[in-house]
Amino acid sequence: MVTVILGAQWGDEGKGKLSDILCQKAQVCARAAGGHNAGHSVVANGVSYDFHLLPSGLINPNCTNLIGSGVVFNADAFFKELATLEEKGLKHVREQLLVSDRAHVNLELHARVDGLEEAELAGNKIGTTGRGIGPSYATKAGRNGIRLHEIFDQEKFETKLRNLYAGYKKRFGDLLQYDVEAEIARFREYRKELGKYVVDAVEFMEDAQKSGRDILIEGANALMLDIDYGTYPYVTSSNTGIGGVITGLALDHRNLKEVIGVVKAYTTRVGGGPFKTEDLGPDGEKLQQVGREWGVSTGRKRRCGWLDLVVLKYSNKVNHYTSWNITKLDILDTFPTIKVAVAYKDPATGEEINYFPADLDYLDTLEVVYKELEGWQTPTTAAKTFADLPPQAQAYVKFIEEFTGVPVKWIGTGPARDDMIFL
Ligand code: 2SA
Ligand code: GDP
Ligand code: MG
Repeated sequence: MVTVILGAQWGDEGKGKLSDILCQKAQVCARAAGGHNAGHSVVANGVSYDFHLLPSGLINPNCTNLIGSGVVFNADAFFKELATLEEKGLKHVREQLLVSDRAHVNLELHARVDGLEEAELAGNKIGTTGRGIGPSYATKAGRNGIRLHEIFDQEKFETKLRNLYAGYKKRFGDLLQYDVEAEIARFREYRKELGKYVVDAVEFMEDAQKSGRDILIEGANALMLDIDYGTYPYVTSSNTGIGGVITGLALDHRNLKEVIGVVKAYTTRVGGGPFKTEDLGPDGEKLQQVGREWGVSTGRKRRCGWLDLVVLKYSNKVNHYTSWNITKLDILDTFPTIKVAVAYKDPATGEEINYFPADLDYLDTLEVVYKELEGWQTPTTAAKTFADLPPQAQAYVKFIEEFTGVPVKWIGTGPARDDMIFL
């Protein structure tokens, strides 16, 4: 059976922590989309691990980890991340990891182009991670990308890479500073090492499902960054929702058991784009500091604000969650009052807007309707059951549940594995 973990907001909800918990029982942990732009911090047995391209299931020595066909694969990040995990004491990671031969290769060339495309946007930057994620998916969609199985044919790989480079050179001229020979030389080394990881992931997933293995899918990024349903163009370039999971792993939809939406008890966003409940005052500053809201991959400060239930309802209409994992409830422990967005309002007509509009210019004109809830002003990290939570914290959780119509099954009250209430 398959359990899926998806980010319900703009990312960094704490998906990695839930993945780590659920992977302790899973036999397979897979990534379906995105690349080394993702950043999942996991605190297990007192050690803090950062995952970018690799799945968090690597912490469990009995779990096989798959980088699926929908992922864009950076070989340099792959080997560096493996080495870092080994240094932290995970000795068997190289035996626990497989990569789809259909995954597209993310190159240094893509990262350079990412930087140039951002520069062209001047004041309207997306605020990408600079990892070349957008250009990788663009070459994939443009049908001139390089798939992982192709790197094993050196001549073919070189020809395709040189063609890709020539195309970008035409567009950017001397602005494009990139050493194609160095990339070719790096791949001569990667080629020797990568062979043992690369598999036909369609066959692997078919076998895993047919033999009834417990499969966990670790979502990367989040629904509001989805290329189709996020705040376009301020999105990443993959399908980060349930659709991307099915496509990226050739999953049998009949095996889906749970689709868990991970929701931070407030909201954060890295990069540009709309964020209706962003708080630029002392409350936002406090959420950023207390919540330690810095990017795991780039170290960028995350923008912070209150929980937006219009976003959550919208996110659920796309991903159809079976339950929520509310995370970082403890970060709200010291707030006397907690605000939640329950609707938007069109000041031109006075109309209440209960959906998330596609048109960002229109969204920009809307006001936010907040409900204020009483804070609990008590530490929650020690709570082990729902009943242990202060009544105001219980009311906060219940409010989210009732408003969205999705049951809350997990509540995070601290970064460690044990700081999780299961309902
Ligand atoms: P990209 O690089 O093309 O995917 O960027 C496009 C937008 O997607 C956002 N994005 C992210 N948002 C939150 N967390 C991400 N992962 C890292 C983390 C981010 C970091 O876990 O902290 O370290 O900065 C992530 N990856 C992509 C990005 O900010 C753009 O808005
Ligand atoms: P992801 O991208 O969704 O996996 O999330 P990140 O790892 O980027 O960011 C979440 C951060 O919050 C990490 O540093 C986690 O260790 C931390 N975290 C997760 N759940 C909780 C929680 O319930 N409380 C606290 N205080 N921290 C948490
Ligand atoms: Mg993250």
